[in-house]
Amino acid sequence: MVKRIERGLCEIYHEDPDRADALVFGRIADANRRGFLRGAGLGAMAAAIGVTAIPYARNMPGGLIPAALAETVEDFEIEGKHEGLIVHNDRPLNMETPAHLLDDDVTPADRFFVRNNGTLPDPINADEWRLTVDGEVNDEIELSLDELKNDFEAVTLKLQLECGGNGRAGFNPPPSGNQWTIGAIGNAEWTGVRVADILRRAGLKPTATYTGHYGYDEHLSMDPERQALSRGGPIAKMMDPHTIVAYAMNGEDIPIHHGYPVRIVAPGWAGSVSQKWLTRIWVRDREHDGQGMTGLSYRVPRYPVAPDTEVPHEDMEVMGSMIVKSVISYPEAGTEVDAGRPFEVRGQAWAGDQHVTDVEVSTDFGSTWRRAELSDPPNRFSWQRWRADVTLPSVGYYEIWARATDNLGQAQPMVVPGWNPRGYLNNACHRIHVTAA
Ligand SMILES: Nc1nc2c(c(=O)[nH]1)N[C@H]1C(S)=C(S)[C@@H](COP(=O)(O)O)O[C@H]1N2
Ligand SMILES: [Mo]
Repeated sequence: MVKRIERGLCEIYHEDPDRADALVFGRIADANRRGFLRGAGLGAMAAAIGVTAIPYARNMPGGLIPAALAETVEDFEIEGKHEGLIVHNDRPLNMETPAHLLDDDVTPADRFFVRNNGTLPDPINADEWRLTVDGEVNDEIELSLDELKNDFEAVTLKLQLECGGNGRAGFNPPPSGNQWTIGAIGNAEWTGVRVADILRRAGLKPTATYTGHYGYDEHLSMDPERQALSRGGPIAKMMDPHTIVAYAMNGEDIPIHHGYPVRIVAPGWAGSVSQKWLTRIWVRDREHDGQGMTGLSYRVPRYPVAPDTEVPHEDMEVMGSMIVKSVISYPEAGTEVDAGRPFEVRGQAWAGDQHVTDVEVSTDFGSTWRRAELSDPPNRFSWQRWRADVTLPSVGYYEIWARATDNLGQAQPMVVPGWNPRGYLNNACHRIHVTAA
């Protein structure tokens, strides 16, 4: 009954040559790829094709796939990741999950989005790995992987992890950063140790205010003095029993893309708090000021601002919890269904530190809504499954819209919410189109 409409890279090229260029040339071009073919990128393109020059390059239309590469486009696959993921960038590696691949209650590792700020490190020898906890603690401690696994109580939890910039592509004017649409979210089953238990073992001093996290990935400049990312969270969030130092993802060692051998998972907050390849937790007496904590990073204005406003730094504050959101994971956008016959619509919903109390679905552009069935989360901070049976009355084009509401009564907006300089916290309703035949 349900037919998928295929969409290939050539089609993307047709619609959005800039993005297609970025997909094809992302691995060799530098930061800003817009206008790639018009500028210094030509040399890189020639190198990619394996020639020294393209004599008639000036005649090449922007967005033309060189035939020499067209056949190898499928090579743009990343080991260990599902081929359907959307690659936004490959240095650093950033890939998001299309909505229809978020249909599992527990997101498989190969479908889980990847957000790296620095290099993808080579896996280290787990026997040599250590976690240092220092700063505002009574006893500085150093833990091996064995000690982490054997000396503390293990917990296994399904936890949502969403990038703070998920949805950035919806903002106008577009803030810089990865143009995530909706798929920088996943809900894996993580096994590890409560950060609270580790901090208690070290003993927090009364001055302990914030954590600062360090990992063994490297800054893209390869300058060893610089961190790819070093964020943290207020002690209260870190003491929450759902904030863990994880050593397993879905019952297996954490794959290298997701932080092998150990990462933090601080569910419900911007994913950047969940340090991958963790090596150190520095307990601070103030808000941490590592890479990604200062400037505009992970900060939003304290008050609503008009698009494109330059907000004074003192009016920007570090983001806390993510906000209520949902995704339609079935059917896939573009599916053809039978008019007059009921079919299932389903997806996931989550709400940062809160939980979801309601999901509603509309097939008439928001004029009427029906309540979906909503499952309780298996544990706090897991996303929640919702489903509804929907019938489209007659042949034609429809959109399915979904809207979640949390326990505080906060609902997703239909339109893109408050613009902010770096494009965080877009929780506008997800919508997909289907046709009835
Ligand atoms: N060491 C390190 N940890 C990191 C990052 C990073 O670049 N380096 N990226 C963060 C960001 S911004 C997000 S959204 C999550 C993404 O986790 P994932 O790649 O496992 O999906 O990891 C976070 N942890
Ligand atoms: Mo992120």
